[in-house]
Amino acid sequence: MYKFPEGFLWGGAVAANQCEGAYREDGKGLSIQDVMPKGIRGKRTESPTEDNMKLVGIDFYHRYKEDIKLFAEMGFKVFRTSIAWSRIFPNGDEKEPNEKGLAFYDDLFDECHKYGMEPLVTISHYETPLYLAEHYNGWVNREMIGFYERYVRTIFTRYKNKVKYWLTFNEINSVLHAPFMSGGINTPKENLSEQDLYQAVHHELVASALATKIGHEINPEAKIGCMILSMPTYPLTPSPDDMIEVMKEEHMNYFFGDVHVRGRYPGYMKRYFKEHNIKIHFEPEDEEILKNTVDFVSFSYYMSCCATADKEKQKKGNGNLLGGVKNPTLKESAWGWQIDPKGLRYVLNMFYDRYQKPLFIVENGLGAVDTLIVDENGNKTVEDDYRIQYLNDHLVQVGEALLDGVEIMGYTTWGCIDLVSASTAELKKRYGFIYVDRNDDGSGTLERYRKKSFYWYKDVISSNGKTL
Ligand code: BGP
Repeated sequence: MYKFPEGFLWGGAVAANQCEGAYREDGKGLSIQDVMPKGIRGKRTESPTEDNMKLVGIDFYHRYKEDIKLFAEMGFKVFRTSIAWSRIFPNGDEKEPNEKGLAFYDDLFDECHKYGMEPLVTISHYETPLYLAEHYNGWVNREMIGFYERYVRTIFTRYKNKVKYWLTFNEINSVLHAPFMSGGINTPKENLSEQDLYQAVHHELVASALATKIGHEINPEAKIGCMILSMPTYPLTPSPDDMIEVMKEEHMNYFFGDVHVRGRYPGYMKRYFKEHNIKIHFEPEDEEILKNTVDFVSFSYYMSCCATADKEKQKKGNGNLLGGVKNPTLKESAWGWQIDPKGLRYVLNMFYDRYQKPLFIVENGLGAVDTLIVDENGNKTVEDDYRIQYLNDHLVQVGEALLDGVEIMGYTTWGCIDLVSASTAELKKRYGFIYVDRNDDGSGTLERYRKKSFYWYKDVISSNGKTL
């Protein structure tokens, strides 16, 4: 039996653009997601098109009360969502915020508190205002820091008494792989120079540190974290050359955590920049700003991958955003994401050894095709034993990491209610404990149904992990 700490923050996670819908309501501007009907692999469109599932999402904008009630029924202590930047600043560069957008999140956070649930808010989750992408080229442009600063000041001030836990950027390292989705960078990836890409990274890192500073000034009690896409890398063979590849791959991800926790650029990146002829432009204040380090480190975990020095085998796998070489010892999901519960224990230990900061697992889960059935009592449900198995196996490893002495604040499963996938923009890739009746052709009643995993998670939470 595993012992989870008292006050462990059990819950679930979503992002505004993948569930809210209402893409043009109450003054919202367009976000980059409104022109990404096919996710990261497809081309962006000029303007929103009807086949874009995110325009309606799961209609969370209108149904959040019903959904939060269901989360409360499972016993959630925390609910992670994001604020859609373009609801607050429709174009992104306005001087004054949109009051209706602010009011929506006031109501949403009040609703969470009604059930004793803490909101955990991602400030920017793959939803840069489209205008900022098209007119400024997103984070390549230093002016973004000022727009982001105005946005964070507005929301930190407004929700000072409602939100304690904040994340500055979702999976900040993913900008290296999906520059439009993650960084609002309009230059097509194939034309984007490494110089511009890493300058954009620098701007985001400065903006993140600035947000941490401002957040603490406005509310000294606030807990502000970074959020990293974690994907532990194993050597494909025991060869030292493969191990060096592992080190290089891991550096590319640790870079982001290192700056957030240590407040400065690591030596290995300086070497990388030198060897790739990249010159990061620092304004005189940047070094000081970067010293505003985070209170905790959060991350998503879905899978691990392998690295090899063998050029032939280096071809990228069809994995998560980061790709990677497949591990021949692991099974995979229907979308080719390799399933590796022990990798979660490993990554928790690695982060904790390196940073000695509290950790928060803010995404983990299985995307699967679910079949809605009618049970013996006449209720619609999904018998998702595969999801229960996946989550149980991962939580057992969280229990192991706790025994290893790792300090863990909480765990929020990804897509606690079915929502639109970030990578493929489909709804049939479902993660939820709650089934949403909506299909990729736009049909469906949007009704919600409790899956078998709903009751499983409820027991896990009420026993504080003892049922695992
Ligand atoms: C992460 C993103 C989420 C989420 C999740 C699952 O990379 O932070 O937004 O969607 O992955 O990915 P997908 O939706 O592609 O299955």
